[in-house]
Amino acid sequence: MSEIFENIPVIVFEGKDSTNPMAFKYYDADRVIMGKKMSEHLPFAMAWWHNLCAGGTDMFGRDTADKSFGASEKGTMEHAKAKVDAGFEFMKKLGIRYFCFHDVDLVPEADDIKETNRRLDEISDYILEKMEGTDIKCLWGTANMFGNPRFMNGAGSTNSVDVYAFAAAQIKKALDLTVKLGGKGYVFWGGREGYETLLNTDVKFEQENIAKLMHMAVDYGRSIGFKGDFYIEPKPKEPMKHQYDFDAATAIGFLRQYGLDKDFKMNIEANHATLAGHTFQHDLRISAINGMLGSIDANQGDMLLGWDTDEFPFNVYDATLCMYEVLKNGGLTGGFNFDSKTRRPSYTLEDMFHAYILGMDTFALGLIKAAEIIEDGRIDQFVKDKYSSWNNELGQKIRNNETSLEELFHYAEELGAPELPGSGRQEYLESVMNNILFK
Ligand code: XLS
Ligand code: NI
Ligand code: NI
Repeated sequence: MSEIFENIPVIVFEGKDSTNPMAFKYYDADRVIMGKKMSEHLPFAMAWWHNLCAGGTDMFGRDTADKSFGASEKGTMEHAKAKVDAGFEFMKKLGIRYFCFHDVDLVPEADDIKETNRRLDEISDYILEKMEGTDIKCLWGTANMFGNPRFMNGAGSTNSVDVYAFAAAQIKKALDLTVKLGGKGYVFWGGREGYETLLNTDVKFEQENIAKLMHMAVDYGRSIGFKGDFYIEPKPKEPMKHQYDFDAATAIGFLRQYGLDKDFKMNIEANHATLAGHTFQHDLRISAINGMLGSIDANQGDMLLGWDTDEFPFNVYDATLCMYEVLKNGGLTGGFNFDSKTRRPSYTLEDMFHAYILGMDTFALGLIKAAEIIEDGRIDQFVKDKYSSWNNELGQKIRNNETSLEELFHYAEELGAPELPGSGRQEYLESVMNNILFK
């Protein structure tokens, strides 16, 4: 078969002194860091929608990029197959071993669900054929339950019982596809699960219905042999003003409330965390300490803009702190999906490669630097020492639930006044970070 990305070679590691735009400067798949190969630390995934479908359309203008990949007409099965060809050539050239998809990324949606599903069967057969003999796998699948006008009032949270049934049908099919393609996970991103105004919304009713849908998804998934994780991908707003899965803490509370926490983990997206007013690292930490850090949508936002800009990550500082969390978590059960799109003026096929090289190199650098932070030990030691007063008898009693408010009251009275708790040393620690980053 002829190449789609004709003049683009297989991207290899050339090292940090290379100026070749079509080479990795930091991502060296076989390099061992803290006992594991970089490629194992960083299971990168290609996002079908941004990479193969999105053409740069924004609110003010139509596509700038041509993503027909040689198909004579867009929105046809010929085009769907051309996207598969392009995707596999792309992943092979970059050494990417996973992909993620929404149902409607794969084929054009028909008016009748039966025809859409027939198309999905056809394209998934074709994808399976392409996967054969490669080490490319599916990281996760999902159903797009936000694009079609029927989901204007939500999917699991909709007021229409028929629309709810359609959402359920789409989830069933997307789970079938995920299992067929050997996917490791299944994502719920609640695009329109939220509300614009309480004047027309029964929040309790809607949340209960979302939970019921998730329970049905778990039951069905397990019944067809899906052993992977279900994920919630929290996001505070956009498209809805208030989204129910605001951030990791909110989503985890929801899962616990409805008894879903054993089957679900978090898929944390950097730009969603920052939209929630958190750092990326914050949402990773909250997920990790709850045993629910599963997968990552590796993008970044623009701090001057208040929306989901889905940029390819270039911020090494954030990537380092992300990888610090991932290393401390002992890795991920999922991987790193680049839920990122090239900027509207970056419309050429070469730009697709520049973007992934940037993203993969950024996380490789983050991994290298996070390992250096851990090996350096100054930051971890500081945090350990900061809490050392708890090692005394009183601290141990509190930690072991062996004391009471009255006992602490008497202790405090006897003490008169505690000493100041010790400096937080933020500026010192930030200088340690810079010292390690720019060694
Ligand atoms: C949108 C989300 C979406 C999910 C998958 O903001 O990031 O792309 O990752 O539905
Ligand atoms: Ni997003
Ligand atoms: Ni995402």
